[in-house]
Amino acid sequence: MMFNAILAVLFALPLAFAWTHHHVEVGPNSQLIYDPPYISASVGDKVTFRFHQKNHTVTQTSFPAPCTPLFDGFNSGFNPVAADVTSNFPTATLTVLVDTPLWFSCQQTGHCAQGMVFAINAPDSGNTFDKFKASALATAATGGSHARAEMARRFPRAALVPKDLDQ
Ligand SMILES: *[C@@H]1O[C@H](CO)[C@@H](O)[C@H](O)[C@H]1NC(C)=O
Ligand SMILES: [Cu+2]
Repeated sequence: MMFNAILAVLFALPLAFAWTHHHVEVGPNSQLIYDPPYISASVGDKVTFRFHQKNHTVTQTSFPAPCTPLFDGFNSGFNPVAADVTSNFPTATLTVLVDTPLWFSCQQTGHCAQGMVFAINAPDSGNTFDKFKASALATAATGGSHARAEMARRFPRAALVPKDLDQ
């Protein structure tokens, strides 16, 4: 009895301090999603992203600008996976260093504007995941940073027209 109780304590102790390894699928079944779309994580936890077919990124952004990479933020870079590849998908792992909300999206052209966004520790009220996603989707209508960059590439002069003159 006593021995069992001590063993139980010994096995439980390391668990209390262990970090959690989260797993997120990127673009499963050719969908422009992260699965799950958001997670709760503690400082020290690791999050491994697994990239499926197409060519996605996991890039840290910010709540006000869901599709714009954060300077010096986490960025997996592009992970192209051919359509006929069905195993050994590439992965990228981040360690959670803060307990404040972290926001991410895919930088492939058009993906963020189609709602390919992800969050860690999004609040339940205020700046919620749903609002973050809605604002990512809204960049499709207004021309998000990515759409604007693409415009600049195709139509250099058009993109230089200041917004207030752009009627
Ligand atoms: C992945 O996407 C990026 C950005 O659109 C592009 O530059 C790169 O060539 C793509 N890679 C492949 C293998 O398609
Ligand atoms: Cu993508």
